[in-house]
Amino acid sequence: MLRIIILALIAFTAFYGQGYGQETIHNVYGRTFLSLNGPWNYIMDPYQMGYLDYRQKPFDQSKSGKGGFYDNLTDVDKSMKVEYDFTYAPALEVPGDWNSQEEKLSFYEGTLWYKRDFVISPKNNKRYLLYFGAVNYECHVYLNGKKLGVHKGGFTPFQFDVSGKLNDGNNFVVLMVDNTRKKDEIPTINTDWWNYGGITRDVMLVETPPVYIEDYKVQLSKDNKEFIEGFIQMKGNHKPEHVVLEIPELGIKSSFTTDNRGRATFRFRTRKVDYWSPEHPKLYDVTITSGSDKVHDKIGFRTIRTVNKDILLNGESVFLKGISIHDENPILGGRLRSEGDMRMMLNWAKELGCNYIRLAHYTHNETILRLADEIGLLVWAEIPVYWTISWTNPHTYANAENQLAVGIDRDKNRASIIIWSVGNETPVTEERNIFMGRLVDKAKSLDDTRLVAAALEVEREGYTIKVEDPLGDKLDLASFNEYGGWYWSAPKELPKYSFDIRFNKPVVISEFGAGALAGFHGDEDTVWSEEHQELVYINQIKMLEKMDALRGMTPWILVDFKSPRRQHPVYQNFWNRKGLISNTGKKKKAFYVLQDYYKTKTMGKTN
Ligand code: GCB
Repeated sequence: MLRIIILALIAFTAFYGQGYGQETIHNVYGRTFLSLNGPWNYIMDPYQMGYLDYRQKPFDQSKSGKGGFYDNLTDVDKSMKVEYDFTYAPALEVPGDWNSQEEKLSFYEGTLWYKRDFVISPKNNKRYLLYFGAVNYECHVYLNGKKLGVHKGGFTPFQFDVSGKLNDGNNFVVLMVDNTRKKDEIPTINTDWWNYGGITRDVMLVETPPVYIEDYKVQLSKDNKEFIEGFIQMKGNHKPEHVVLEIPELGIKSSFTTDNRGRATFRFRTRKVDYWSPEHPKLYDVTITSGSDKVHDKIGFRTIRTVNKDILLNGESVFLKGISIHDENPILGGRLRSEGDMRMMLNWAKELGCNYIRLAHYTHNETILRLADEIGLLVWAEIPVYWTISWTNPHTYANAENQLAVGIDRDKNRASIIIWSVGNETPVTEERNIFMGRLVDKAKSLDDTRLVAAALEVEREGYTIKVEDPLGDKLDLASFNEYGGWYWSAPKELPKYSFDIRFNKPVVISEFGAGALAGFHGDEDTVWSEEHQELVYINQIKMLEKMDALRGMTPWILVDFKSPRRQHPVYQNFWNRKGLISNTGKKKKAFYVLQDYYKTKTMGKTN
């Protein structure tokens, strides 16, 4: 039976995996583009009136293709009966989820249409790519009334080549977005975060030469820090192209010729590099040129590996002083929209004394990763393989693998990212082990220069906390969530516990924590009080410090975040209260416990 499942999975992804594969241009912010951010008109469409006829057949699959909202009819002749008009519909800001912008949309899960006009005079000798940073969850894209395609997955970028499809002058894009939760999707129906719908990240119309630099990777060699290696990938033809890589500060100006796949790979000796680290986030200006195309980037160079129970950053043992973060602005209660929002989060992490963050539980915005590079924060990046996924459904696997691959592809040049996580708290079964094991193999095959991890679960026997999930054998870290003092045991009991971990690997605690309503005080036994949360932190640290393999942690979580699962009318009101900072920006007592610990914690030269 198991063999059949494995074979089915392999056979399936061989062809279906292609369908999910989304090629996106690397470093979109380093290109020439027209921003399509700003107000987009919207229509809330719970019955999919704009997509399905009264027999539930999609208009866009009929012969004429007419009848859907994507036709964008407006101010029609008085004899025409048309039941929508974007021009007079209200607008939502893009980027931005719909839930936090309109009271009536705060709990909305369903279909919503967006429309935006733009003007362009497309040039004959250019290519145009319509790029979306992220749209949650399923999205049908139409340009000037014609369908470009469909994308699924709420946190990863995608694009369509629209060269030859643009009008000279007025154009319009229409999106049908559906954030309905479904069992077989990634994530599945049950999560502990708000299912923010809509166009949550930037939309851009990118202009490139017909033959352009699609992708590149520039980094230190995994085995030898004296070498820089990587590739440059051209798109647009398969003839040999001359490409030049420049890193002026290192005296590098190297030329290569691409092969018949449009690819040039390289490896060359470099003069001594000033290594990137949280204390010294050195970034080098990197320029890649080919023909009339030129791309600039800022790239840091560092190495990361584990040896037994140590994590070595640039060869020195490091302790990961971290905190978990959701992609959510606590003040507005919506997805992070601007660089300012993101800086606010990272500055709080810095104030806490962090050198590391866990960007839970899905691919975050490219901008926050660029900021982590600039500010100096190591990063654990993750995909939304969360809790009980449909382990045996090949579509589900293909979708998870695609989200992993697109995330790795987008962020492979970010020095800050040291860990790819393939999931969170997935329950051990044979099917799950196969699914998760394949994701680990995939991550390693796509990027063997970073660590691969997952947030595992623990078991308890008396006062022993056991970590023995077999997936751990394939991972680089012993990482797990444990909620001693909150979901089990009283906070004062914690010092009695000890760990039994079957892996000889660095232990990085991916979560612990407790809820507290900021400003609510009581004694240590009073659940929801700041004092109770404070004691959980004090005693968790005592308990964790007993492990000689402890190399880091990301307690749950930097700030309170919204979750439909959190219903207590007094203490929660749809907020998960495990933040060290409240949704109004107030620091709770436990914040200072962790800050003090991080101030004094040392290990290796990087501290
Ligand atoms: C967990 C999950 C996290 C939840 C947290 C909680 O273990 O990984 O997503 O929000 O617990 O608050 O229960």
